[in-house]
Amino acid sequence: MKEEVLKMKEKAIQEIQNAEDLNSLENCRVNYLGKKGELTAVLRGMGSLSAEERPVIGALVNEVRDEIEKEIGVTKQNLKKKELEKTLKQEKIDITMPSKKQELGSIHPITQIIDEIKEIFIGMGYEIADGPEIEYAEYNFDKLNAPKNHPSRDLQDTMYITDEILLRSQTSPVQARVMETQKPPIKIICPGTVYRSDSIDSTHSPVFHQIEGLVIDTHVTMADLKGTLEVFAKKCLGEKTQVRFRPHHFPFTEPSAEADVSCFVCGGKGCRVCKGEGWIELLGCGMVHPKVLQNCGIDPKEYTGFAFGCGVERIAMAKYGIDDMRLLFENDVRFLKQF
Ligand code: 2NL
Repeated sequence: MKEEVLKMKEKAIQEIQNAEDLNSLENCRVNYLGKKGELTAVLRGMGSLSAEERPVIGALVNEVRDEIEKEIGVTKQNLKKKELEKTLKQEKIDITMPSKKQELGSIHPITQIIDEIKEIFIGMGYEIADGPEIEYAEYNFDKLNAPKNHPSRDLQDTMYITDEILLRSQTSPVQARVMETQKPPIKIICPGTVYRSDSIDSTHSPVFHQIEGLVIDTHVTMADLKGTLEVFAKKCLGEKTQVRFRPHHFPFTEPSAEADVSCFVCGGKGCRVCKGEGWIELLGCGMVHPKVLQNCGIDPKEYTGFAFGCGVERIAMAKYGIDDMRLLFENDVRFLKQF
């Protein structure tokens, strides 16, 4: 019996030392020390031993169990260490590998043009003003001298929220608010998003951008307007650019004009961009109507002023030779990347 137990011990120690991972080590433990294990079986069979043999074998079995347990403990520590080393090796980070590229976006062409125009006017001493996109019809139309029957007030042209509240169709209401709250001299430009009830096509969008300018002081004349627009056109489109005025009509200015610039692509000879005209329409402008000044609390006998308004998309399309306005709103990166 003693021989058998000692042999079992040798076998167990051998198996434990050969265990390749924690799983097979646990199997060894169950096989020898578990409820149905080999060593446990010896203890169970002690009843059939003689009275002299019983304590001797009992003590031996306990001793062997201690040794097996100790061996399992040591092996377990070693295996754990090995497994940790293996994981660390597998999870090693190669800091020399090239990193994942972070794609940097770029400023949208519309924002670029707005920023550029802002810079030019800041350089001439203007301040930037902004205001609400959801506006009262009173500020969008009435204060600006648009008569009740003016076509732009039509439901078909303006996005109304209620009878009195709408999405601004121009940035002029911002200027009306500034006139009401500030004393002249006023020199501002108002860039911003505006809304019209237009269907989308290559030259129209219900959402677009406008920049309006306003100057109010004593003795402001049409010559100041022309001079200002010439500086602006030259800085924005090139030093050779010329400006011409054509008479026009707006309810908020009198006299009113449309300003054209000589084509910055062909210099005026006629090309694809100016459609053979040599001139490109840039913006609408004029001397602020005395009624508008009065509506906004400024005395037209003391002060005069000029104003202008231009569509940013129109400028972007002319400047970059874009033939379809939708490209500016689809935000396809392959298009935007070019600017
Ligand atoms: C256009 C024409 C224009 C103005 C906007 C304005 C604003 C005030 C008073 C007087 Cl508060 N005028 N703005 C003046 C003339 C023309 O815009 O065709 N824009 C795209």
